[in-house]
Amino acid sequence: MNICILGLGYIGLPTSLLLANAGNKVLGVDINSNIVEKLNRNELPFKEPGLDELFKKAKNNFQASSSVQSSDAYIISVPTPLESEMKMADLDAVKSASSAISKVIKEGQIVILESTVPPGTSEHLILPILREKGVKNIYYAHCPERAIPGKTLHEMIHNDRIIGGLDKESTEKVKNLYSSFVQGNIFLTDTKTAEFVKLMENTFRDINIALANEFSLLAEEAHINVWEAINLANKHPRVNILKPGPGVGGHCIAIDPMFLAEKSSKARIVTLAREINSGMPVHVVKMIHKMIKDVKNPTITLLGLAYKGNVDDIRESSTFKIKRIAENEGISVKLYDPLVQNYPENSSTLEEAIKNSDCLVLITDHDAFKEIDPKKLLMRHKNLIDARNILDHNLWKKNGYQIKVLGDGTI
Ligand code: SAJ
Repeated sequence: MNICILGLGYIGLPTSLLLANAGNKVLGVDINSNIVEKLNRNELPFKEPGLDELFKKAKNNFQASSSVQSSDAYIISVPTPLESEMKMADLDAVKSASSAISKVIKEGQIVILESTVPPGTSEHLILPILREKGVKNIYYAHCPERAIPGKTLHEMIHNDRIIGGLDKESTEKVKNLYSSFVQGNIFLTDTKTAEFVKLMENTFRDINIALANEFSLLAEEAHINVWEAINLANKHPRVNILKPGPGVGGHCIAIDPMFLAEKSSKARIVTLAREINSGMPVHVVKMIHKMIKDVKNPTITLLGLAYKGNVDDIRESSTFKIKRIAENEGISVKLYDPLVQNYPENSSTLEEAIKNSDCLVLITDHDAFKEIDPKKLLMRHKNLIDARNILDHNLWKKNGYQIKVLGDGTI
């Protein structure tokens, strides 16, 4: 098949390469000319395990371009961010991708939406745009992505998928296309249910992280170590409490629940969970204040810009919120993330980031941070806040550090 994929980001590019390796001719389209040029120079725009290898293998079947061409199938995988003022889905990219397809689409071609959207978007917004130029017989399905950054390729191949088709023929055609690389089960439904399912998945995770975060705040008050308590509670066969942390980042979980809430007054736990998770950076700054209350003109170092461990993705990362709140309160902030490149304020070495620093604050659970040797650090004051509970606290204590761990009310 000739397939045109619109949006070559964290989902679109791996999907393109998997389809190309499955024998399809894939044209990847992006409005960002840097990405297109990079790919056509055989360079990848971001890192993801296994992607490099797949890219090399896909070469003859994959090409990047700035414009959409008429194809047997089109896949839309563009961002759907949250419009910050109104807290509603910003569907501009989906609209312009649909409009670009409408100009080249012919009878009998297939359109698939992978981007996350509020329920009803396919029916009320996308399909009317696709049909704008008069085409009647098109096949359409929503096939929401489910892969987790850091394990994208593995999950794209092995996870079960949901395909929500406009009609039976659409669903079957899209199932055949995805079967070329998906080894998990494929379940079929209608478009609106598929849109809702995707939002439920991410909301489920957001609410469960919020519960873990609330437990951490309660444990601090009750002088209990939440990490030990969660470990013990999870020995119950039907309990699986997630990990507390400095907040929820990333392009999905921090955003998608609001797509459920935007048109309804019934979304109560959904919005409360968002509130709890968004409040965690404020809590981290309170911990910082307690730690450095006697220091004049304090400087702190935030370890980690990425929104979670072992990825280089900084979207919606709690680090930025913590930095902003701390700076507004007169604290100088330095940043260090060994995985993130091309972010101007990122220090190039840990040594540079801790110069004159009064407190280290571990935000991102990168494995690389576990290797830091406290003996070698030259801090102005030896203070450490571990917001992920990943460091060897005894070792840091032995080296003279005062330590606070998020959720540990015993220290
Ligand atoms: N986090 C915690 N505690 C936890 C787990 C995560 O604080 O116990 C934090 C992370 O540090 C991060 C945020 O939550 O800041 C989100 O990370 P994540 O690993 O839970 O999820 P994402 O955003 O990387 O990917 C999610 C996945 N969705 C679900 O697990 C339901 C992935 O499968 C989706 O494809 C992706 O969202 C998406 O694109 O929707």
